[in-house]
Amino acid sequence: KRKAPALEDSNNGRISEFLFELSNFEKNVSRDNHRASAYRKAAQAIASHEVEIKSGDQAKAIKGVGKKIAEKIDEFLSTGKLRKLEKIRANDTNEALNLLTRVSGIGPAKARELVDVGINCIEDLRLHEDKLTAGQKIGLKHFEDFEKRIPRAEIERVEQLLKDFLNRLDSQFVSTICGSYRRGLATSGDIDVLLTHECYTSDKSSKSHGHMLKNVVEELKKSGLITDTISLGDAKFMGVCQLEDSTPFRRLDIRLLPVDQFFCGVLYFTGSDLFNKNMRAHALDMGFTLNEYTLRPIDVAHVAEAPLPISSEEDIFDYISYDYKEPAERTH
Ligand code: DCP
Ligand code: MG
Ligand code: MN
Repeated sequence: KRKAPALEDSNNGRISEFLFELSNFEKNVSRDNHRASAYRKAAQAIASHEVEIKSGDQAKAIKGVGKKIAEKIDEFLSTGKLRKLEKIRANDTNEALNLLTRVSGIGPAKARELVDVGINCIEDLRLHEDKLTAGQKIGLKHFEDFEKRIPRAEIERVEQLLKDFLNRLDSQFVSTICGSYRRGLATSGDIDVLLTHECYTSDKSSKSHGHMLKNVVEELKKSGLITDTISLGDAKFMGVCQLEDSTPFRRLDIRLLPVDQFFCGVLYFTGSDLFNKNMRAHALDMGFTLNEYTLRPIDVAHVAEAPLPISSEEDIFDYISYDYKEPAERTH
């Protein structure tokens, strides 16, 4: 679940907040992902804008803010509220849909299905668990905990624990915690672990490593760190961990990548998503295609060639002549 960041008490903070709320409405209720992403982009741009916004006209100069959003900003700045949002909030069905989609694993369509049979709140849902998949039940069980932000210090401890644990299991494992944590944020929504092994390459002749991630997850369950599995494949684990009895349950993702794809993965999963988008666009401008696995040149017939050899994040920036940015600078 992607949530709005906590914002300071300022015009920009308040504007960004109502734009995030509109974005959630479009995503969860209207199921209009296009509009949802337009609002989210504007919200992010305004949240990170250095100068205080005092008019819609001024905001329009920001990339991602168009005429309609500028009008809403004017209405908000002059009246202190937004009629559209007041109406949305007054509608009980909207409220219910927004609430239910906050459960990890419940999307807009599932939420609608639940509201249609009269389930409107978390207590209702707990009485009708049979309507949920195994993964959604886990989301419901930990509803309160998953809404809590994870302090950096806790992830630091998980990181150390994981590194010691993997090292004991097999010293050729390499792991990096990516996401907002690697970008240096004070708190995170979940824990995004990338894992590789020095012997595991994408080469087809490389022997099968289909059990590698499953083994790691199995051992982490035994150790007590992993408490639930939402999904588990050869390359991706989604589940739950708990550092110790006194700390909340946390969403944990682990992805296993071949060593030759590790740095494209680290780059992608470090984000931010906006930074990724801009970097991918730059790569295309330079004649390359970049994704979470590989960087490939595009030839004259517009076909992607073989992946380039990469042994660091810097390599990727170098190939496409993009100024290197430290993880903490990767906001856009
Ligand atoms: N990512 C992306 N595009 C998406 C989703 C994810 O580029 N649509 C990449 C960038 C993200 C990273 O994956 O930084 C991890 O995804 P998260 O949803 O966990 O996002 P963050 O870790 O950045 O934030 P949070 O603290 O909310 O987990
Ligand atoms: Mg994350
Ligand atoms: Mn994640």
